[in-house]
Amino acid sequence: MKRILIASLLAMTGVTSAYAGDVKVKDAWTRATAAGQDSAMVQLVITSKKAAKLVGVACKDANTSEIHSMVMEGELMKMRQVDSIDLPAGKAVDLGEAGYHLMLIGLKKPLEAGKKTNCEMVVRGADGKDTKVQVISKIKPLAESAHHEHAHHH
Ligand SMILES: [Cu+2]
Repeated sequence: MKRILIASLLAMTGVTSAYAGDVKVKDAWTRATAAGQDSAMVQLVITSKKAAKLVGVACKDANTSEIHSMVMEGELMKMRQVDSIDLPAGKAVDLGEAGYHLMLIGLKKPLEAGKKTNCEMVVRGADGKDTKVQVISKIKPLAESAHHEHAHHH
């Protein structure tokens, strides 16, 4: 009985790390949280050798992690959860420039400048296979990143 349960759990997740080398992540960063802040955004650049989609994220320091888009509606910056982000073959996708970020919601502890925070993304290939991709984000001081953020909205 136990054996069957384990087998079906593996089948359900359908995750393989066989193609992990095909997906590269760089420049992952977030910023230190201010007192009382319980969410944070992660930015990164992701390149997939083959056409794929970013379909999920789970971050160690957050209760919930989502993929968000960020758009200006008039004067307001609005964030929405999206199901996936397209990753064209061989193209470096800068989430920030493309108007996306990873959202950490319900932080388990404050994010401290100089430390790192870990997430795991799920990238789905055109063949429907999922690959887990580790993301280690630098935590930048608050002041440094304020400037960055504005650059994304013009
Ligand atoms: Cu968000």
